Amino acid sequence: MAIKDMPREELLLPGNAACPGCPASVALRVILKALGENTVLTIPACCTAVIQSLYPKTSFKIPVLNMAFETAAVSASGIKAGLRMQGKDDVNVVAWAGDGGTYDIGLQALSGALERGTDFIYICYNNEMYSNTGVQRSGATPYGASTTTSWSGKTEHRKDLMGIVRAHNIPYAATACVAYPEDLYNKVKKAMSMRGPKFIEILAPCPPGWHFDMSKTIEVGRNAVQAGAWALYEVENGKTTFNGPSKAILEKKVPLKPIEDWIRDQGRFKQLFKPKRDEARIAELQAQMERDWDKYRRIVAGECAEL
Ligand SMILES: Cc1ncc(C[n+]2csc(CCOP(=O)(O)OP(=O)(O)O)c2C)c(N)n1
Ligand code: SF4
Ligand SMILES: [Mg+2]
Repeated sequence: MAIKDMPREELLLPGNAACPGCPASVALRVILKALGENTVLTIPACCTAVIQSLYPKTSFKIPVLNMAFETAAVSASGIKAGLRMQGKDDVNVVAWAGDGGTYDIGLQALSGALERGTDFIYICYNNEMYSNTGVQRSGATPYGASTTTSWSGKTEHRKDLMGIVRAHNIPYAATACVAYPEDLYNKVKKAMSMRGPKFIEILAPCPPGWHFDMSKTIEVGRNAVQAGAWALYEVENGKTTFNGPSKAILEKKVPLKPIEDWIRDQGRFKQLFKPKRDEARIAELQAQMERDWDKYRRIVAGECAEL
């Protein structure tokens, strides 16, 4: 679906509390165009809990539940059960949570809902940190990135969340990025067409947390995908397909770029370049990216069941 053909109606209203250039609001606009009004969102503590504005006003034109940090998936299960009892099985139930609420504190609730087969869509907007509370590290923060709890750069690599999700054998799991709205829209539409648990993770470059100019959110997201630092793919009933620029990288039609192309313009990585270039840590980031792509190729080739 081309952007010009997407529904014109906005279900996330302007004048909300998002920062300028906020990736969460960009992604929400797109996903709500795909989902339409027949949707209930459940949102745990995260930036979007603020974006939805202060009571009694709201920036959403659909019902939204503001839930506790760890409860995105379990609240979705409850909403779905309640709607089913009312004969409203056609309502889209969507959990929308940050990476902290997904990779970390909400992980067991997510696992439970996936295992129970809850018929819902879980969407994680991944800005790779706990941004709402002042940019602390999360399980999604990349190696070498600075946060307020990893000042000199995180010393661990990010968690393989898609691998964990995939291990639940759900009908549909996909990655996306705010810089590719058509791809995101199509993935939400595909998720809506299936029954059972569906999971979508969106890379969401955050200007204040990653330290880049607010006008560059889309550019930074595009750089992530084109450099190979973030892969676009979907896992449909166990079959993995790569999309957009990631397909060309997977098939080696386009080479992986130096990781520097991705990290150079983000202040959160400046300690890798100043006061002097940290060759070891830049090389480790590059090596991890190459390990990820080796794994993707083995998965697609059917040699490895894990993602
Ligand atoms: C049990 C609990 N612990 C801590 C908090 C404080 N808290 C609210 S939002 C948040 C960070 C959320 O991070 P993430 O899920 O990545 O969303 P983002 O803020 O990045 O949008 C934290 C730690 C809380 N609300 N509840
Ligand atoms: S901190 Fe980042 S994710 Fe949160 S509202 Fe601002 S731009 Fe959006
Ligand atoms: Mg976050």
